[in-house]
Amino acid sequence: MKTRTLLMIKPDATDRNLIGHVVNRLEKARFKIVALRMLHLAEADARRFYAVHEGKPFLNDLVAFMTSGLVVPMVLEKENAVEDTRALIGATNPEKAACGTLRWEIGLNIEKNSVHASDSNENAAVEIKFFFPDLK
Ligand code: FUP
Repeated sequence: MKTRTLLMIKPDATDRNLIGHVVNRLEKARFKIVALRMLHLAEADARRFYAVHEGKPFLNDLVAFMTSGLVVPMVLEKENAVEDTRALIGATNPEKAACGTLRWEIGLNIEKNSVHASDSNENAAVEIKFFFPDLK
């Protein structure tokens, strides 16, 4: 069965003109992009998006980074969309990400790691609603 997930290109990647590169890798991996936007996150929205990290020492820096430039959230559809997207992006820290993964390839460090992807079907549903409330 096809499922959906949310992937977001982060400001470090949009800033380095890597939107097309990420989209190309996703399309070549046979994900269908069913919705896509480009926007500048407001601080309150970035805090809401990362609410699960409330209280973590890195949250303020993460919010500052995520509001520092443009982000490109998109909804991807595929069999096993969540698992396959996580496999394609690699570990949170680019230094630990497997060879060939997106974060290994273009991530700068654990904060500026170029892409976000939902880590469960439950979170995917919440994150898709966050950016695309009207998507059917
Ligand atoms: P991931 O699901 O791989 O994006 O990783 P997490 O949910 O653990 O972390 C969410 C975001 O917090 C990461 F994309 C980057 C940031 N982060 C830091 O900046 N420092 C840390 O030590 C851990 C995470």
